[in-house]
Amino acid sequence: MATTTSRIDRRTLLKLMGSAGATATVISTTGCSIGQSVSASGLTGGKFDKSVPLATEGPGGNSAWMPGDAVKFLPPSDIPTRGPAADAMAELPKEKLLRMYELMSASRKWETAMKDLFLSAKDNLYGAFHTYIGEEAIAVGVMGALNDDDYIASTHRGHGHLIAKGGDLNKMSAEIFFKATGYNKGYGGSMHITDMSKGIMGMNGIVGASYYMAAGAALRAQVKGTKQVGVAFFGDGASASPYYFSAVRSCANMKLPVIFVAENNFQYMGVPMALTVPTKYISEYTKGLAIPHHLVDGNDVSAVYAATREAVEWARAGHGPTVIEGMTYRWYDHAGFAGGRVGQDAAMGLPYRSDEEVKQWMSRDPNVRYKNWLVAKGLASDAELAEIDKKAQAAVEASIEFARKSEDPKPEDGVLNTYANQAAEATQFFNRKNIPTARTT
Ligand SMILES: Cc1ncc(C[n+]2csc(CCOP(=O)(O)OP(=O)(O)O)c2C)c(N)n1
Repeated sequence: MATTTSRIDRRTLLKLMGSAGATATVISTTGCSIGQSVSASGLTGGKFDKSVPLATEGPGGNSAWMPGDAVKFLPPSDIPTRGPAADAMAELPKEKLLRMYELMSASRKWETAMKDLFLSAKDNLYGAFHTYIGEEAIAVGVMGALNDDDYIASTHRGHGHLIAKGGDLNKMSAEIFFKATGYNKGYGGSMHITDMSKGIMGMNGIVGASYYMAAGAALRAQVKGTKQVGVAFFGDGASASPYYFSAVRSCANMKLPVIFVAENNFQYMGVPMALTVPTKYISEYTKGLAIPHHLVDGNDVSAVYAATREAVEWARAGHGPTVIEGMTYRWYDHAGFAGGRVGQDAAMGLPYRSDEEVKQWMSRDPNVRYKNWLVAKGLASDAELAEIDKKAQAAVEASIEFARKSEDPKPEDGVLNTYANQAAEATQFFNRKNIPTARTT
């Protein structure tokens, strides 16, 4: 059996995928990533075609990519105090600027509190939990440019989207605790939280599902002439979905008011972005469609806000979609808390990235950068922002108490929430024998 211990280049990887009928997902779950050993014994057929051009620079399409290379794309440590993005942001009323700060703070504190609860095992929390920590400027920057009745289609990593769109922390915490007072009455957990009253079409465990959800909402808005927009969030991995290009193309064709927001955190589970993105940037795929594209520092809330504001104006004017790519970084593992500790920020020691890289990105903490900018611009004082942090922490703690005190859902309610013809189906279900009466974990 031939085994290569050398780095896998992009072509070898594609051959492996082709011969195994595999997807990038399978590769990530089997732990194969650049720099690791892999058995090449299964390789069949296929020849390198040197005439196929491959991008060799940039975060994507770089066959020489190594863990740690995300550092090359680290944004500057300070938000420029001048420039169109910062100027657009500074024009906002103080109340709104502080509200945006509060949402970033609440998002960070809520997920940090959940991380500590999961790791301490105190409340017996379980289930998948994908943290958004490190990426907060994208959600808050986008939502800052939307109206309350605009729609968002989130991802598996969507707590930050929900909080930024005005999601209720009590209901979110209760859902993580699987309590009857949760957003999904305790039957959904993290990845199904939805609040249609706020235009939140839901977090979503199906990678790449956001595109057509946002397009559907936008089509409705176009037909009814409401001027609402639909936002589709997605990651660098999800940009490999076969639905991505077709969705952008269809929206461009129909001039649908959709904003495609790529959250490029350089990590597709454990696979570097270079192996899923064939061009230099995600925002390059669709340039031929003659729609606006913005490539921004995703850890700069003002850059994200300014790009989204333009995209919203464009969409409401009937011109169609925009693609925004925000470059950012997630501080924790893909899901769960491997490498994390109670009271410590970020996950360390993960096999597919270096701690140095994580620390470098942490030094560009979007929340701290926004705080520094507000103070430097004289838009808020340290004391005011500290008070907001305190208020956000209190709201997070209150939501956890709310969740703890809430009732477990009744097993029969699960049936009521499952079928369209609820009463009849429930009766039929409960007429069966051996129905479990207690939740098992
Ligand atoms: C259709 C589909 N394929 C695969 C998965 C498994 N999966 C869950 S999250 C994920 C990675 C998504 O990566 P990316 O889009 O970069 O977002 P990130 O996790 O970095 O935010 C995968 C492959 C899934 N949930 N749905």
